Amino acid sequence: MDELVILKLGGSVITKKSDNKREVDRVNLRRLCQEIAEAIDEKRFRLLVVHGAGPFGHVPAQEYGLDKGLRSGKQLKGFSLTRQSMEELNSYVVDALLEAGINAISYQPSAVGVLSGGKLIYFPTKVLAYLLEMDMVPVSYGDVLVDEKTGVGILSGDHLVPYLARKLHASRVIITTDVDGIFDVDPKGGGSSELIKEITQRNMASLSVGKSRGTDVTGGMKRKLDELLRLAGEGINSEVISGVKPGILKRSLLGEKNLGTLIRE
Ligand code: ATP
Ligand code: IP8
Repeated sequence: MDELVILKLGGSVITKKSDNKREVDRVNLRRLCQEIAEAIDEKRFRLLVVHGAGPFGHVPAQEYGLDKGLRSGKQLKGFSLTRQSMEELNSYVVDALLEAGINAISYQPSAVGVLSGGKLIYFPTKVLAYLLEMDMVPVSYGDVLVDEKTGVGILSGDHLVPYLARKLHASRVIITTDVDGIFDVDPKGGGSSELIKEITQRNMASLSVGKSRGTDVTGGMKRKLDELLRLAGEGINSEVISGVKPGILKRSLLGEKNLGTLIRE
């Protein structure tokens, strides 16, 4: 069977997250979809896309305290609104993929998934496996889910990606964000910073990896790195690359290495 690549389109790339605007970055989104289409034309591989939330999810989730669990009936409206907002963003992403000629199909996490204290404990993948076998491109995303311990919780795309990579036996994971990869310190912090080409359990302690500068309830780059290091420990490597620099995603999908940060065992 063709190799399975799981790709995250970061909220920081496909929305105006750094301006905290609940707006799609249509230029980035269209270009990335075009790059995916070109890569699929040039090489055979199966692809599953997960996208992040940007302000479409993080802002309402924070406003209604959904990351803290369900403590008041007033939050239920926020549950609905956040879910609707993510569905809207997802429909922009699926439309853009379809326009680029990719057979994309949406897969809504809040309709099927269950968390337990923030950890994904139930997420059926049988339909996804069939879709991938047919060469469709499923598109899932970070969402707000029922949580058996806290009532509601946030499923980050950064938690969903490794979950799916394990269950569907992905060969590779590619994560796009608005920076070139993972640096020794946040490159948006104003000081000097150095891109780290490879991260393992051995050098991670020397790095200062933090949160997002935009509104974010799921832990930013630090959470990503923790999740990806765990995944690497189970034999699945991942790369964090730029989604804002033209051409990088296509080259990465085609198998080129050394484009950002490799996370390996
Ligand atoms: P979303 O969660 O909305 O999908 P995303 O996954 O695209 O967004 P973020 O979670 O916002 O991206 O993470 C990217 C941000 O992480 C960068 O904009 C950067 O400012 C921040 N960051 C913090 N520390 C580091 C670091 N050491 N190296 C690189 N980026 C870092
Ligand atoms: O942007 C967050 O997903 P992420 C989902 O991938 C919500 O972390 C609803 C905030």
